Amino acid sequence: MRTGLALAAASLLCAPAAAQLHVNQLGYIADAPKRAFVQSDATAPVGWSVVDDAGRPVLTGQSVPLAPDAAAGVPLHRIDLDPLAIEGADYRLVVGEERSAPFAVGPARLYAPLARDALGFFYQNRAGTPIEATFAGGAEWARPAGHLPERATCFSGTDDRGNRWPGCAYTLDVTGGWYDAGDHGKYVVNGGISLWTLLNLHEWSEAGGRALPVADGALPLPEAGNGVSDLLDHARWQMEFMLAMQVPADTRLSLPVDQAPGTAPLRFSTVEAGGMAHHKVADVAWTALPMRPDRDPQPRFLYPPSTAATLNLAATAAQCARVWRDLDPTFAARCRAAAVAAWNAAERNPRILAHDFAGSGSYGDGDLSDERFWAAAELFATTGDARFAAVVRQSPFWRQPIAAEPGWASVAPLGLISIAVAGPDSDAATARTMLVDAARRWAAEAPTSAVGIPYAGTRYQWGSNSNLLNRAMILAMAAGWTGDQALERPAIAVMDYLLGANPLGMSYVTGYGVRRMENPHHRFWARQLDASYPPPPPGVLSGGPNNQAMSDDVAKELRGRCAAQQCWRDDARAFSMNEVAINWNAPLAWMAAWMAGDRP
Ligand code: 9MR
Repeated sequence: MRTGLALAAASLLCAPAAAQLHVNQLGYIADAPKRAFVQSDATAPVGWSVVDDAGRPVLTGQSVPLAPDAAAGVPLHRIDLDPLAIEGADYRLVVGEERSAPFAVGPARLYAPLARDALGFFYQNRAGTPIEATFAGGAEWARPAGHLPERATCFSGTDDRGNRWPGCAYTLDVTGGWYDAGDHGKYVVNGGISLWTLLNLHEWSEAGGRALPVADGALPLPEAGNGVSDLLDHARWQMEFMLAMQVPADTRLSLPVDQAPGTAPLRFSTVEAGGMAHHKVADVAWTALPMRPDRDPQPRFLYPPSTAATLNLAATAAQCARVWRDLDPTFAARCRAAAVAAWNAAERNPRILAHDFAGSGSYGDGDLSDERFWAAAELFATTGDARFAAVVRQSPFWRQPIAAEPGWASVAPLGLISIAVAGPDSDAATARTMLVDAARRWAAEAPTSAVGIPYAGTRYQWGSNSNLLNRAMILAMAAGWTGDQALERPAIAVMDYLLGANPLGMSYVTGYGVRRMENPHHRFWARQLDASYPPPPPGVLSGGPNNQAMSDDVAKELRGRCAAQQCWRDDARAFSMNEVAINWNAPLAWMAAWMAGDRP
């Protein structure tokens, strides 16, 4: 094989040691599609072989040269490993002198450890409780409780733009929940989609009678053995926090109504805010890295309620009321009451937007129509009430094709999925049709991508790995509903891509693969910055390539010099490319659990 030296050199500027053979380093499922890639500018096929742990060839073939793909930025050939059906733990792809990283071929349960570890993220990032070595996977990840207790009142005083916020007369006990990401903020908006994803994994698998590797006692958790699925134990930790963020009934607050972020001076009006949700609880200033949560020196406050947070609470609390209806009727009733109160509060206050404050992320969103649809859909699926059915059926999201995969600011598909899984039959059929239609459109993008992922574009957003996973999740569901394997293949390609079958040859998941992410932007898993801090535990997903908002110092160096799928570095300073987050690990857990189960 002759490698395209000029191209390779240009694309690998500042890159880690070159790899030319890109395989899924966790491994492939014996009866599933298997794709690997070789970087080569040869126009003709190149010969390859796969060798076993003793170096014996077990399969040989010819590569398929692929059309140039601007997102990849290097010439790639596809290697079709589908015939490799004999299980093995230590295969390598060989082209010329080069050997790939090792990879396995195994049964579906090859993915069960990844599902377990990806969910472990939600234990490791718990606030308000000590993280214990036995559950965290080792003493290095144990730490004292952070923010225990967390009783906070509303931020008052002057913000960066000179607006004077009045605060509030109460304090809420918001102990618990999950830290969002590399920071210690706890955000209701992003908490919502993350919690929903775990609860959906439960609901979707129950509805389809699929066994998941997350039953009671299967995961390392303090609650294991309590008679409830460990997946739900994870989810409940965050649900309790979301409920705690609700503004007490009959509370009047002075808030900016219908004013865009950045407006100064803001005009404040007194509104009936009872039932709304505070947008976040967070530090008043960004803390330095590293920072163990219990050492956080900053004061923390509740930031003003927003309609978006309120609808996130309404949606997830409605989902909670469904999921726990028989398991814990008291908790379910509490969730249902909170969901209805939040819905009513959002109807009363339909446009109170989130504003920026120093020290935490904004999760700001000017379009709340999808949040309203999502909450109505969840409440409809839970209660069957005509008023929620009417909101759903009159919404453009019930008629127009799905425009984008789910994301924290794009939640309409979550409502469709819940109706598809838990709604009345005829509505479920409508929702499935829309989701399958979106899945088919995304699947049709896969042939345009050299690495076969269901995304043809070259715009890789902050957290792009989660955009891919959220498409994959819908593709996986659609494959199950239709039995169409053409939908399954691109979903699996996303997992291949995340685990190393990408132009950097990097596994974006800690602990999986020999070439893997090691240095996330995280205040506790900060070994790169301080040897007294631990490395990341296994199963943590990097946000991934980002060529849209290259705002950290590492990304700034790369601006204009990287193809989309290569705008990434394994560096703790690279918060716009290598942070980790609950809304990114949640779909990783979903997809790993799907891979580990009976497909489709
Ligand atoms: O995931 C968020 C991404 O969509 C935004 O573009 C980015 C900048 O606003 O913020 C990301 O969310 C961060 C949040 O604001 C604070 N905690 C860390 C999150 C992940 O980087």
